[in-house]
Amino acid sequence: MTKTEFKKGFLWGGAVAAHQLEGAWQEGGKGVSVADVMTAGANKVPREITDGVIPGKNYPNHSAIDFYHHYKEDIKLFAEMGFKCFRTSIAWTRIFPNGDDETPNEAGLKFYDDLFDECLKYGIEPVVTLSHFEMPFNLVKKYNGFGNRKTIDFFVKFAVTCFKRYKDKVKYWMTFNEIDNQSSFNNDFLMATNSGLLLDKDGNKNEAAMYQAAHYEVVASALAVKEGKKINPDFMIGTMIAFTPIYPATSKPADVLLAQRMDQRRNWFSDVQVWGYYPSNVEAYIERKGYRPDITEEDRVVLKEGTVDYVGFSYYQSMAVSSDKVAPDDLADPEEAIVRNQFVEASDWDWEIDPVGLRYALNELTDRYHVPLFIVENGLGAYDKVEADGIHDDYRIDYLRRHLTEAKKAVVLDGVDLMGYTPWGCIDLVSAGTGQMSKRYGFIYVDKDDEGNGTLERSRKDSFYWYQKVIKSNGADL
Ligand code: BGP
Repeated sequence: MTKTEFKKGFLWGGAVAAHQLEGAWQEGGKGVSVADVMTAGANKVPREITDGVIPGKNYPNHSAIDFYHHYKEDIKLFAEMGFKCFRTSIAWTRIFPNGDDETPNEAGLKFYDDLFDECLKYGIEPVVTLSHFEMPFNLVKKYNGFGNRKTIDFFVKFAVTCFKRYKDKVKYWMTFNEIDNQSSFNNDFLMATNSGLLLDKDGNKNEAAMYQAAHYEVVASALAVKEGKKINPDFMIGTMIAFTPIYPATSKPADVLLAQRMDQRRNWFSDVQVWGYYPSNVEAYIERKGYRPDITEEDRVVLKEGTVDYVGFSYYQSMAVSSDKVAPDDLADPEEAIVRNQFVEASDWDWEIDPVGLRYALNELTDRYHVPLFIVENGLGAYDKVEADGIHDDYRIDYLRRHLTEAKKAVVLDGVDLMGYTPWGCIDLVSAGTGQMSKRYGFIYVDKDDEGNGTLERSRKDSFYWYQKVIKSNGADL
């Protein structure tokens, strides 16, 4: 029988992260997270990471879209669209406000009990990311985040607490959001959000520090997987990476080699998490550079024992690299080789739009890992205009339709095992990269601007009805 559509039980839904929509940053005993000390930036202006919360600064995550108090209304709208699942994160600081607390915070645990119950009421499966850019700021300050082996224990304790509490409500988990993003080790934002390393601390300003922190993170992830399976063997626990296909700018052999080298430098995190060991190219690279990360034999055993069940990934864009910028063996920072790809368009934020790259990604990840895949983020950040008769976001529909068309080809023509699709920011929320509200992804509009003004009223965009139809037809009607 020829397959014509997505599989039965396909997890259609949407994705968010606690810090980008919940607000209520000090309610219910919540502690300060690294996201809570990030100011609003702007297009191409990075967010500032302040040393604690400074009164008078604009910290958009503090109130966000106040999902903490609006979640019933919002989940009702997701149910109206036909969601089968809803991906969110558990804010680490609601459960362990300081990260190193003895006991968890009951009010925080209760909030997610209520939230998951509300989802399940409508038959919506919660899909949960444990750590989505929300490390307790106390762990960052006191322990240098994942720069310290102790943070492994803090994370595992948090994970186990969540697994035990929600074992009958949540089946799908991911340990760290976009764990591979820290390969951009000169980027303040990505280092702080991924591993809690602040680049203004001298010891953190280098690639060696990134490899060390990333190692502790993959160990923490593996330990969490191991413990999770003991708590509920039916759990599906995945990794989550920001997968970006790397294209050579031309067919010049040096460009092709550079693209491959760059892929190795960016995408090894999931190799370790799926295979249970480091790829030889990473071992060789670390050796050649003279880095001496603390990797014990015991760690290597843990990595083998705690491999993930699936690969969740975000897909927004592809990248082209040119050896005119840097020779393959001289590549110091993966960011430095990137050039503009003349064959694709770009968004208002200069993110290259490449639907075919999604089919490529699905095939590449399948060939590399032979595990089910889950597209847990995809979408177009755009400025929306509210008109008298609604929000006509045909550009968003067009983006999603083109990507889903390619995903469908990967499933139907190429045999990729795809579990589900949760477009990013299914309801408008604070952009992670810019801290702005005006970079919107949602099917549901939220009345709030970059200065924090607005009624918070929710309204359905045209894409809401389009996605409802897509889900209803299980992707047959795009
Ligand atoms: C991913 C993150 C999300 C998210 C998304 C869009 O990297 O996992 O948290 O926000 O990108 O990015 P931005 O919000 O910067 O547009």
